[in-house]
Amino acid sequence: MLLAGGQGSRLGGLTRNRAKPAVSFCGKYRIIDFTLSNCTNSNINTVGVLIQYKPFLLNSYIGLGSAWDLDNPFGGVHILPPFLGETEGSWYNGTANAVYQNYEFIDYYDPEYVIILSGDHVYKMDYSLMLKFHKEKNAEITLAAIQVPREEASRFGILTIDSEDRVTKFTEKPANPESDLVSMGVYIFNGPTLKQALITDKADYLSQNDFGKNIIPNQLSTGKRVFAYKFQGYWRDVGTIESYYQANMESLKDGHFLNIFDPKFRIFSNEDIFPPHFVGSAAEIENSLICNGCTVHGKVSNSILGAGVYVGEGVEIKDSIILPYVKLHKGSSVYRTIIGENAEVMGNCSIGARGEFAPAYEGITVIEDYHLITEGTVI
Ligand code: ADQ
Repeated sequence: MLLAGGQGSRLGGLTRNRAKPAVSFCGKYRIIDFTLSNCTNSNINTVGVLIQYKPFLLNSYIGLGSAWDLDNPFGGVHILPPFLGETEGSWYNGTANAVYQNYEFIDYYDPEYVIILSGDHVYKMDYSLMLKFHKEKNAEITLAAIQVPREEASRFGILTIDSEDRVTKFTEKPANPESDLVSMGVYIFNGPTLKQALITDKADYLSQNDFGKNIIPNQLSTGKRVFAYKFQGYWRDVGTIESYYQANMESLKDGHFLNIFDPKFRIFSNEDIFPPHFVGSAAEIENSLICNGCTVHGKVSNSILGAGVYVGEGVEIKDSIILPYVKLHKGSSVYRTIIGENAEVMGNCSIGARGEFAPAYEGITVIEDYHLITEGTVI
C-alpha cells in the first residue's frame, strides 16, 4: 500500500498544483518513481496507491503502471481514492485511516504480508530483503529504520531497540529524541496483524488514525513482536524545501550513492517523449544534469534542468533546480533557486540570493509552478 495522498504543505509552491509524490526530482523523475521502482525491483506486483490531495496529475502520471512494469494481469497498480461505502466515505484522516478506508482492496487479495510505503522518499531498496528479515525474526510488524543526524531526528518516529533488534519503544516526532535511529515510514505487517489493528480493534474516531502516531505505539503496547530492519543505504525524506533541495544537489556529487546510473537497479519514469537536448554554440555547462528536450544557449553550473527547459542567450544558472517546461529568457540569472514547472522568467531578471550560506541548504528561493516573472524583475 503506497501512501501518496499527503498534501506536502511544507514544499510550498511546488505542491500548490500537485501532490508531493508527483513533484519532479532529479529532472527526469517524479518522487513516487523511487518507491514504484523499488516495488518492481523487489518483485512486488500488486500495488495500491492511496491518493487524496490533488490527485489528477498523479493519477494520469501513474496510468496503468506500465512505465514501472507493474501492469501485470495478476495484480498491477490500483489507484485508491478515499472511499468507504455509500454513507461513510470521507477524506482520510491519518495514514492508517487511508489504508482502513481501502481495506476491501487488501481483503480481495488476502495477502500473507502487506508492506506500507510512502510516496515521498528518495531511495533504492529491495523490500524482499526486509521481508526475509521479517520472517527470520518471526515478527508481526517490521519497521525499516535508519540512522540520521541527531539534529534532524525530531522530524521522524524514534526507535529504541534491544540486542535482537526488537523495538522496545517508539515515539513519533518527539521534541528531544532519545536516539538517532528513526523509522523510515516503511512497514511490513503480517496480513492478520494489520487486519486486527485496523478492523477488529475498535475503530477510534477520535484518534488521528495514523501509523506513526497511533497504530505502531498501540501495537507495541499490546506486546506485538515489532522489529527494526536497519537499512544500509541512501534514504531521504524530501518533505521540506531544504531536504528536497539538498537531495537533488547531492545527486550532482561525484560517486554519489543514490546512483541513478546503476543498470542493476533501475529507476523507471513515465516522462513525456522529448527530442534530444540541444546545446548551442555559446553554451557553457558544468557539473549539471540536463534532461531530454532542453535547449541551452546560456551558462549552467551545478544545476539540474528538468525535461523541456529552455535557457536563452546570456542566461546564467547556478546551484539551482529548474523543473520541467520552464523557460528562461535572454540575460536572466538564477542562483540557489528552485523554479516550479511551466514557470516562465522573462528577460533580464535576477533571481536568488548570492553569497555564502551555512548550512549549505539555507537561503533557497522558490518560484511556484506556472508563475510568470516579468521582464527585469529582481527577487
Ligand atoms: P511523516 O512523513 O510525517 O512521518 P505523513 O506526512 O503523515 O508522515 O505521511 C507519510 C506518507 O503518507 C506521505 O507519503 C504522505 O504523502 C502520505 N499520506 C499522508 N496522509 C495521507 C492520506 N490521508 N492518504 C494518503 N496518503 C497520505 C512518517 C512516520 C514517521 C517516519 C516518517 C519517515 O509517521 O514515524 O519517521 O514517516 O519519513
